[in-house]
Amino acid sequence: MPEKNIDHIDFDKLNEKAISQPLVKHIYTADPSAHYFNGKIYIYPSHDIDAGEAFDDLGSHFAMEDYHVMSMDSVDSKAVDNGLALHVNDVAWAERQMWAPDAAHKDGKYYLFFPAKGYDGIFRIGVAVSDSPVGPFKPNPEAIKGSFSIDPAVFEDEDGSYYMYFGGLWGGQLQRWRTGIFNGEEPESPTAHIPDDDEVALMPKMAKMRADLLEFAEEPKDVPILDENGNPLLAGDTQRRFFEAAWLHKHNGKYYFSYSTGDTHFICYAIGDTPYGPFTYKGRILEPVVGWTTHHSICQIDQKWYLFYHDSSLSEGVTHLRSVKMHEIIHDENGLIKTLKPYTS
Ligand code: FUB
Repeated sequence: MPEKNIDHIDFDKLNEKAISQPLVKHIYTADPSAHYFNGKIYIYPSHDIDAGEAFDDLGSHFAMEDYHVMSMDSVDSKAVDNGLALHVNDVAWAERQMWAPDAAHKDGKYYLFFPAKGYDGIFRIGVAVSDSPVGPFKPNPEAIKGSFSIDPAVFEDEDGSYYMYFGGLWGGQLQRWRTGIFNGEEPESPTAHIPDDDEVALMPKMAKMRADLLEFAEEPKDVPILDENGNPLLAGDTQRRFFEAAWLHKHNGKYYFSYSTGDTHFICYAIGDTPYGPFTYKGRILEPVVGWTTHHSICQIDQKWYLFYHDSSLSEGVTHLRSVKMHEIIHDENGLIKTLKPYTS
């Protein structure tokens, strides 16, 4: 994960050109998963800190320890930080690296889904429950059975089914699960076990959730992302293939699977007819932001659609100190999403 060169950036000018400003500035927040629950906006972000971990290719510098939930009464109102919602010390199975979370609401209960590394150094996905959308959340003592890798996103379909989408390459370890069991073979390089350029890309994973939302109802399967000819995207197609940051939204009866391309820094999307796909690649939602990572969610609020995303402009380019922002996105008459440029030229 080479650091992007930021020496040439004039951050005062960049902030003037930014299409939106950080929702909060008193803490660093990233990986926003936004939901509209009971007429109010709730944002479930990572809580970035500088834990003093050296920058490395596996993302060890993303050493987050807890979650804070943010809420907004409307798209124009101030975002409120609702304080500590869950700390890694309260999660029996998790040791470190509380990465990008998501949340779901069912029958008056709120569920926080989060990835973390266990004491064996392997990322898994946990769940914690609360009566309030802002927590505090009570974690289950064990990770979700059969879960692995990072970046859970839980989608509620109109028929009341819930599905989790997840996975992330490099530090997110998805490439180590190619055979269905964790491959702990050295070297601990981010690109070891990644398919060759002319092989089919690693696809994100998904599983239907059990009715109580605490476990998977089925074995995780691939989320197929196809090109315009119906062929799976290839590993060498780095400007389009999945890397991390899965999200699903439904618009006019179609399922939109969106994600980050990681080392090429785009948020892209693909459209399908069922929650299982296949999804056909359609284009970019967001051009690269300042900072290495890009991660988003898409949420409908009062008939409009919003992209929640992050960049590292507030920290003047520090990769692991990011800030959540939001901006409206448009689906055109053909259902295609207009690409956003995060800074005007
Ligand atoms: O925040 C840590 C990791 O960075 C997330 O899990 C990835 O999606 C990337 O944003």
